[in-house]
Amino acid sequence: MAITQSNNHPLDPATPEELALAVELVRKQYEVPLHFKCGGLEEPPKKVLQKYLQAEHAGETPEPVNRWVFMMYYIKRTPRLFEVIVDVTAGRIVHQKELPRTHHAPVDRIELNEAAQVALADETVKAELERCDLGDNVVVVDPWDYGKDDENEQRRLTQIFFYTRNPKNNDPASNHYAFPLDFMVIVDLIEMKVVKICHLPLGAEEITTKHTGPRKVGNPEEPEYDHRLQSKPARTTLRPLQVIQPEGASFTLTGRLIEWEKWRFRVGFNWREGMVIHDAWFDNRPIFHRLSMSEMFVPYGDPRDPLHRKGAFDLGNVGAGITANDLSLGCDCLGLIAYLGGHVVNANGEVVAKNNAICIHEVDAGIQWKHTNHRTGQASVVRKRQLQLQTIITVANYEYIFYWVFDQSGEIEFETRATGILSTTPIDPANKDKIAFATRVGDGVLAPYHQHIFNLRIDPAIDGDNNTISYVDSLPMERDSKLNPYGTGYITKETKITESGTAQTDPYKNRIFKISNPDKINPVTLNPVAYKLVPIASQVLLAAQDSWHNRRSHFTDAPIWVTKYKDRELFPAGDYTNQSSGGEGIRDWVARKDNVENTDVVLWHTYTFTHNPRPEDFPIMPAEFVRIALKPVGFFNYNPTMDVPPSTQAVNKSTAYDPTLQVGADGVLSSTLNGLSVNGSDQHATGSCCKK
Ligand SMILES: [Cu+2]
Repeated sequence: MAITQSNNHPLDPATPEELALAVELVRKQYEVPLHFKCGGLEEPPKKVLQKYLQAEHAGETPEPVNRWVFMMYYIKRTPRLFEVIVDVTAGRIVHQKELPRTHHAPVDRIELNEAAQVALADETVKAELERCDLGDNVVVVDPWDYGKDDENEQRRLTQIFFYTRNPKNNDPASNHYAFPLDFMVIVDLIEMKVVKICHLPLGAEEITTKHTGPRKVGNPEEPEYDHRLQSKPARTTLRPLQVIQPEGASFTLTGRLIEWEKWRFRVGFNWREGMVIHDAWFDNRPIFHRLSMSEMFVPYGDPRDPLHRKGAFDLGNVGAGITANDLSLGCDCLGLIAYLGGHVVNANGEVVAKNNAICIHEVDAGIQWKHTNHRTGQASVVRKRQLQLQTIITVANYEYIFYWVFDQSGEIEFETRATGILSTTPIDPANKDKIAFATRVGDGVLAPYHQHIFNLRIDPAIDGDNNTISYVDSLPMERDSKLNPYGTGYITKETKITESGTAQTDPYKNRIFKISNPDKINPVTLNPVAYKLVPIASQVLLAAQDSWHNRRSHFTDAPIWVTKYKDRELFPAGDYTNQSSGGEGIRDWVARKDNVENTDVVLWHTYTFTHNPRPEDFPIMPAEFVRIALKPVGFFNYNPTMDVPPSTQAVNKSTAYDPTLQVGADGVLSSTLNGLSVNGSDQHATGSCCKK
């Protein structure tokens, strides 16, 4: 029964065999059908893991570590929810518990599709659709995770919004978010029946009066994003830009281990966090133990019932691994690409491959450093090469793109992009009311304000596990007749965080957060070696402090959190976020008031896109993005990129601009290249090569 011959690294994602075995061992205990919600690697306790990693880094053969799988499941069609940890090396269950009824597992696609069919078959829904008078216009349903708003509501629910295909084309690929209908329903997922039907506001009114007439459909100027359906042909002015590495990649990928330009780290993957970076070292020195996007909350600002329930935890309620895209060569990722994936468990307990969930490639990021000696006229210049790991998730209407970017300078950046389609609600095209909490983005289409609140979990290991976090402000020096008589001086002031808690960002003080190792002194600066977090200064949660949104999303009301490391504290809004009642998560962890000085600490950074939609975000949103930086600050003795070879034309082979190859004023290319026609319209088919 057990998988005894396992050569898997303790940080490798759960394999299909391990997941299948875990499902089998759980199923064996029951004679009733089970509804599986998730399954993935349960990472070893840090002490066990550190022993393994230390041996590995010392070049010894580490003692194998038993592999564990974590899962959540229901007894099918009941509210009975369990979590389990299966030791798949030993073939036995090591932890199993039934959760209280206040706890709910994530949504899953199989179940939501079933709920959508139930809604469409419901007699009251049919009557509503008849009232809407849609003719042959096809209805599209959009199930959402249900936002808790009532202490006593413990049923497992989903809220379903209704749209139609574009009435002008009725095409399955049309953008239904441009054609919202004026009602929604709530479906009980255990009874599998519609339990409530609500009409949606069609203007600025506080309360929705029951709609009696047909739907009020708008006529947006450009509702479609699919190139085949757009009203205008694609532009023809772009010439190809290709990324070529004629001698191959500079990185090596061995299993899940990546080595590149003095970096060495492992790439994990699980259903919830998706891509995870483990055990990151630079030039044989440990820097970060674990880096992950830990949670996301997307609360909506339209306060009106039933729209006040829109608030989704995209990791805990759905999963960044579950929703990871199958990335494709030449579409999502340009250049010389390596891919990594993983496996998840679906509702039926089947193992599903998430192929190409992560793409890995090098990018040229401009200049790393340059100086021209004006006395000799000689320039020294080095280009900035980076290694980029990208994952893209699709959570219903939205896409999020996450990148870990490793730089030759020892810097790491984390980039977050938001794109995809706004979650929309209808507005009467004839209505001219001013709406304070939403934007009209197209005729008949209202896009409520909302926030995308992210939390990045940083488990540092700056030259070892015992680190201290402080913040450093740049401040004007006090006037002093001897030292600062002209008032021109300024200083930095470092404040240690000694007890677990929160801290504020402060762009007016140029505040950065320093992670240092007090036991390792840099011989140049005479200060402890350190990295700094350059945070994103952004808004915290705008919903009221006593709101359900606030209660449920522990990490959203402060930008910086510092905790003492504890096994299994990975998810700052709690392990169970779907329909959660709140009261579990990082606020409890910091309330322990642990000593966090020169010990194993975790730094958590919350940052926000406050997204007040623009018409330019419609019908699809140009990616919004921010980058968080983790930079060495007195970790090295001098610039770690000194040994990067100079940038030369002999290697880079760039070409000079040729006016005979330019695009004509009519948008058509005017010359030929290598005897081939380069007429723009031939070069750019409107179809996409990207996989669906
Ligand atoms: Cu948004």
